[in-house]
Amino acid sequence: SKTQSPHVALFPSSGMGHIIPSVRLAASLANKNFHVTMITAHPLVSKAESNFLAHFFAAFPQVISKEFHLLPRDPSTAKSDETDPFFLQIEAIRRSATLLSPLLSSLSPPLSALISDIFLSSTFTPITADLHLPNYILFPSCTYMLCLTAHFPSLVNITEEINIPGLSTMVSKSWLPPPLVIDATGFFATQFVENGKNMVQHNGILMNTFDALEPESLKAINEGKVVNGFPPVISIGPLVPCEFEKQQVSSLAWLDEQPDGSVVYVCFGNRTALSREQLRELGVGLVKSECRFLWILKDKKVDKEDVAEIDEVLGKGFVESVKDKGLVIKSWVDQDGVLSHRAVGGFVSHVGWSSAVEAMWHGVPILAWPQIGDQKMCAAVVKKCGLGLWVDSWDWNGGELVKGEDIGKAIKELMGDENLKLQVAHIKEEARKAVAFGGSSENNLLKLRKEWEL
Ligand code: BUP
Repeated sequence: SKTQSPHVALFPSSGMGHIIPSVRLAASLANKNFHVTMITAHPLVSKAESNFLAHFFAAFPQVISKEFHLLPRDPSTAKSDETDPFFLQIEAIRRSATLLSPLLSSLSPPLSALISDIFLSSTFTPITADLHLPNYILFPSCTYMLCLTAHFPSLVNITEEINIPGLSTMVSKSWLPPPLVIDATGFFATQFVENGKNMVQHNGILMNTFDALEPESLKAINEGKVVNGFPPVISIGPLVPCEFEKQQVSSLAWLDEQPDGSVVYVCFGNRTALSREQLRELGVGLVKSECRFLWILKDKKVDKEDVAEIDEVLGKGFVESVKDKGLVIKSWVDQDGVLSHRAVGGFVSHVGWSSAVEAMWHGVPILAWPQIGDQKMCAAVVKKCGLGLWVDSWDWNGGELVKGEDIGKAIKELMGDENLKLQVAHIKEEARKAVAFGGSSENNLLKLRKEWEL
């Protein structure tokens, strides 16, 4: 019989670090003539999420959009300790999971696979098993973090150094997502363990990485050294930014005026706000670095609530005093546009994995300043692969203040490190090879297509 294009549904959880890779994968599958359905939980948490998705659906009318309407919380039974709005959204998806089965069965042509999120793993596998539907995870972090997630449930207690079978780099206790250490019975930790155990129930784990970047972790997990019988881990990255993400914004016009490689770009992602005290130290650091800078300022976790004026956040006079050297903005930027700009020579980043991969794609060295979650694991990878620097004594968000003086020194080092520039240029080349014709990631996607066509 004539083979039909596979139909794949994607269902990411909340946060731009989850939605963006999922959308980029959806776009790439749609461009390869797959039938694609994108399921999103409503109401969404942030403005950035709604804007991004609206632009995506406008640019890809062939992608079917399905809104998954969350059931209201029942205050009489709700007993969560969780307050983070992005995690509360995951809890809401979990509580509404019974709505998923009818939605998935109603899609036409029938689905070949569901690609969901690690945070939804244990919620969705019983549903896909019932429907006999192949179920994949798009894991939005590095393979090193995947190995930790897979190994963690088997740990009896957390030691100062954790040895993941098959890997040569020990995981320091201080690199673990803090809620795992602080509260082993809380929402985050219990979900982390449950989802980690449940990963073996999937047909495969898709990674926004490429073989040349994390060879050791990919080999160890795919040879069953980390967890016996683990599903195939399939590198399909870098998931490349799409045309529709491009913005014409004033920040880019400002960059046009700056010399080549002179600007350090500072951004900690869409859901991490530094304390005001830490933000002001960062301001001091940027001045001390003597570099030009483009700083995306975030004062609140959720963008809708981030209404304070820049002067109120950084202190009156700061912006005026740096106006010849720096631009501070308090809105979403087209990060790909910034990182691809010839004026940008370095990136001070929280090293959310998408940001790290985007920096590789454009060959921009990173000063890793992990803030929350998996970010120290990503920082370890960034440092190991030669993409950037990491001062691993700097504390998590909310911990000990990092002083302006130290920040200034680290940025100076980043912008002056010639060796780093060479290494990063090499990683960029490898990243581009991986997704080009005949590249490892491109071949992996073609193989998946064959499986899904059967
Ligand atoms: Br802020 C910001 N423009 O202004 P990560 C972010 N991004 O394009 P994490 C912009 O958001 P979260 C902005 O390019 C990346 O693709 C950025 O994902 C984009 O961070 C994404 O780096 C952020 O994986 O997500 O911490 O996982 O942003 O939700 O904190």
